[in-house]
Amino acid sequence: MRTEHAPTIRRADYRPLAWTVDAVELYFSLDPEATIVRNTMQMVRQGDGPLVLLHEGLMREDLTINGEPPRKMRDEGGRIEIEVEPGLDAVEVVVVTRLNPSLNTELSGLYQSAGGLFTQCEAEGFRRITCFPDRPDVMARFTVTLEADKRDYPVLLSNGNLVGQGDLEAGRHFAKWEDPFRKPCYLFALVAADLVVLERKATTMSGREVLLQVYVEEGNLDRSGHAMDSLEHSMRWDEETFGLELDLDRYMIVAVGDFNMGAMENKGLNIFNAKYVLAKPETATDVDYENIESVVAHEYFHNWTGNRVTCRDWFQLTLKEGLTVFRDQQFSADMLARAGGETARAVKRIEDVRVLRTAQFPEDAGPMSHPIRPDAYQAIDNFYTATIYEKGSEVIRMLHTILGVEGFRNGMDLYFSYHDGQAVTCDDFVEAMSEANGVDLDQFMRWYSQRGTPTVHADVAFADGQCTLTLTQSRPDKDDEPLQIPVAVGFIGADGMDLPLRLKGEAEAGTTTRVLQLKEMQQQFVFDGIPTDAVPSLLRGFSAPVVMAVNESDEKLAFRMANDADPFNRWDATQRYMTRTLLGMAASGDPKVPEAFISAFDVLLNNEALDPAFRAVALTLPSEPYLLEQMDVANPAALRTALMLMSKAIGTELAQDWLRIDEAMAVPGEYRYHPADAGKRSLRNLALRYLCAANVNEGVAAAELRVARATNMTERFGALLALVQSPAIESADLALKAFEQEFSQDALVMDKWFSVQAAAWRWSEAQPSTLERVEALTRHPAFSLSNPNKIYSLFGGFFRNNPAEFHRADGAGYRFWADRIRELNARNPQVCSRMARMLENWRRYTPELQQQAKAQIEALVGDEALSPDVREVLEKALG
Ligand code: B3K
Ligand code: ZN
Repeated sequence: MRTEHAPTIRRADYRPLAWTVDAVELYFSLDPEATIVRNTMQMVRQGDGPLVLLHEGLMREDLTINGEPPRKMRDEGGRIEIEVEPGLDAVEVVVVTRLNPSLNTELSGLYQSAGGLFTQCEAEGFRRITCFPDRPDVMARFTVTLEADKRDYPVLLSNGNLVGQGDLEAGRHFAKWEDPFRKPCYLFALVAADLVVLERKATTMSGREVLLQVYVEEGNLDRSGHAMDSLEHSMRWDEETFGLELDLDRYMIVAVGDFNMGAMENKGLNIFNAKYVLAKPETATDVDYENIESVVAHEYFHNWTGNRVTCRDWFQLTLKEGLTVFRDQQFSADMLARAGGETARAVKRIEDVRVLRTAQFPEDAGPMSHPIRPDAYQAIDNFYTATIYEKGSEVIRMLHTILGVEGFRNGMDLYFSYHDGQAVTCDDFVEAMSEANGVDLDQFMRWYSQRGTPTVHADVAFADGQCTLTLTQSRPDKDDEPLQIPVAVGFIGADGMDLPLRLKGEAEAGTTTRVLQLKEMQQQFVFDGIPTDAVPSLLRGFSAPVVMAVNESDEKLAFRMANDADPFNRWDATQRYMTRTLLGMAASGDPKVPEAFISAFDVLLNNEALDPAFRAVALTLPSEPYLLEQMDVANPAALRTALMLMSKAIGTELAQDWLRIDEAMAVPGEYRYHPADAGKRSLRNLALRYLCAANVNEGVAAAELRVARATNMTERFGALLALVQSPAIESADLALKAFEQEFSQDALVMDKWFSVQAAAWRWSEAQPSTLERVEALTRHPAFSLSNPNKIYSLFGGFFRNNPAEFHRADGAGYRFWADRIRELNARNPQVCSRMARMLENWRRYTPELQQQAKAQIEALVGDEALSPDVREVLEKALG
C-alpha cells in the first residue's frame, strides 16, 4: 500500500507526454497467486523529453527497450523516466511483472473475487498491472492474450473481438482478444472466471447484427433478464436520440460481487457490481430495477461519451461523467414517461434533484467543495464526486435548456465530428455546442470553474399593473463573476390556473412558463398584466442547480402544494413547507406539529387526481442530511426528535387515510416493473412507514403480514423498513429474524438487511442503541470487510443515514468511525476514503460534537500509515 504523502497535481501543469503508445500487446499467464504479465509496447516519440512509465506496487521482473536494458533510467516515486537516444523516434518497450491478485484487497488493478479474476483500472489501476504511461491522453491499440487453468477459469474475456482461442498443455487454455478501437488504458479490462451467460442478438440502426451478453455466476441466470432488457433499450434510445450506434460486434456485461463502485465502462466489456445487474421480483425492489436500468444505460452511453471521445486529463472528468449522467437521466425519464406518462418523468426529475440536494449541496458547502472541473487534487479517486457527476449533469442540462433539443443535438453531432478518437477537454465540448448554435457560451463556461452552490434571491413587487421580479445571484467566493443562470418562472392566478406571461414591451402574452436568463449579479424582469394576488412559481423544473431564496408564507406554500402546475415545484413547495416546519420544531423547546401543516398534507394525500408515485415523493419527508444542511447549527438529536414527532403525528392523525390508501394501492396480479405499479407500491410503503411510526395496530399488523407473505421484495422490504424504523421493537425483531433466515445465502438481499438496521431510529431508551447493534453486526457471518457492498450498507448506512445515532453526544459514534477508518485504510483506501468523508462537515455541528469529532480526525491524521486518499480527505476536513 502507498503510504507516502501524495503531492498535489494541478490542472495548469498539464503537458503532453514526449512518448506515447501506438500499440500494446499484453500476455497474461493467469494465476491467483502468481500472474505473469508480459507487456510489449510500440512507443513513438511525439515531442522532447524522456519516455515515461508509471507504476504502483509492482514486482518487476524485466524491462527492456529495443531488447536491451535501458541505459539511462530513473525510477522514483512510481515514475520511470528513460532517456532515449536522440534520433530514435520509435521503440519497443517490454515490461514483465508478477502479480498476486489474491492479496489485492484494494480492488484496483487485477484482483480476485469469488474465485474469479477481474480488473478495475479507472482511474489509475492499470499501473498496478504493468508499467505504462497511465494517462487518459495515451490512446493505444490493444491486443490481449489470456492464459489460465481451464477448469477454474473457463471464461476468458477482454475488450473487443475474440480472435483466437484454444487448449494448451497442463489443463490450461487461452483466448486472444483484439480491440479495433484505440483507447486509454483505464478502459482495459479482463475477466477470467467460471460464469454462465445470457445472450441475445440485436440489430443496430445500420443493420449490423451484434451479440449482447450478460455474464453472471451459476444460479443467477434468472436474475439477468432485466439488465439485458435495459441494455437493448439503451441501444435503441441512443440511436433514436443521438444517432449513436454500438460500434462493436459484441458487447459484454459481467457481474462481480466485490466491486468498489457501481460499474465500469471498459470498452465492450463492462464490469458491474452485481447489485446493478441482478434482479428478480423476489429479491429486488422497484428501486433496484430502476437503478439497474440507469446504470446499464450509463455505462453503455459511455461508449460514445467517454470511450470514443475521452478526457485529456482527469481534471476533465465531468466531460464524460456529467454528460453521461445527463444522458442516463434523460433516458430513464423517457423510459418512465413512455410507460407511465409525464408524471413519471417528473417523479424521476424530483428523485434526481433529491440526490443532488442530499449529496452534492452539502459537499459543495464543505471542505471538499470543488468546481465541476477542479484545479487540483491529491488522489484522483477522491474526485468521483456528486459535484463531478450530479452537478456536472445539471450543467449539461442547462446547456440543453438554453440551446433546446435540436440545438443540443447539433452540438453533440459537431462534437463527435471534431473529436471522435481523441482525448479532449471540457472547453472542446462547450465550443462545439457554441459553434453549432452560433451562441456565445463564454460566460456559461464559468460554471466549470466556480465552486459552491449559487443562491438566487428573488423579490417580487407589484406596482402600476406591473409585476417586477428582481433576481440577485450570490456565491461563496467573493471574486466570482456572475454566472449565466436559466430561471424558469410561472405565475399562478388566484383560481389556481397558470397565467400566460407577457414581458414588458412584448405585444402578446405567450406560454405560461418562461425561461429567464439571469446573467448579471442583479437583474429585473418586468411582466405586464399579472394580478397582485398571483403567486410566483420560480425555478420550475429545477432549471439550474441553485438555491432559490424567496420569502413565501405558509399559506402560499400550501397554495402551491395544491395548485402549482409544475410538478417539480409542487413537490418543492411540499419540501419547503416540511423543512420549515421541521426546523421550527427542532429549534423549539416544546415542539408541536402545527395543525395547518397536517391539513395541507392531508389535502395532498387525498388528491386522487395526482398519481400515486407523485404523492409518494411529495409526502416523503426531506432527507436527514439535507435537513441538517439547512440548520444554522446542525443538531442531529434535536432534528431526530422533530422527525419522530412529525412522523408520529402524520401517522396518528391521518391513520384512517393511510389505512385506506394502503388497501387501495394493492397491486393485483404478478409483479411487473412498471412505473404505475411502482408508484402504488411506493405510496403503500409510505403508508406503512407512517402507520408504524405512530404504532397504529392495524398498520403494524399489516407490515408484519407483508414481511412474511408479500411475493415481491419491494413490499417485503418496505414493510421491514417500516417496522425497523418504528417503536414496535418486538415486531421488528421477529421480522428481521425471519428475513435473515430466508435470505442468509443471498448477498444482495443481506446488504439490505444490514442497511435497514444501520439506519434504525431509537424511539425509546429501552431500545438498545443502534451503535451497539451495528457493532454486533460486524461479527455476523454474512458481513465481510473485504466486500465493499457490505461496508456501504452497514457502515455507510449508519454514518450517512443515521445522523442522530452516529453523532451521539458521548462521542461513541465517532470513536467507532475512527476505528473503522484505521481498519479499512490498510485494506481498501478508496472505500475507506468514502467512509472518511462521512465526517467532513463536522464544523457544522454543535460545539460539543465538533470538539469530539475534531479530536478523532486529528488523531487519525497523525497516523503515518494513512493512505493518500484518506489523508487528503481528512486533512481537508481539518484545513
Ligand atoms: N467511470 C466509472 C467510475 C470509476 C471510478 C474510479 N474510482 C463508473 C462510471 O462513472 O460509469
Ligand atoms: Zn460514468
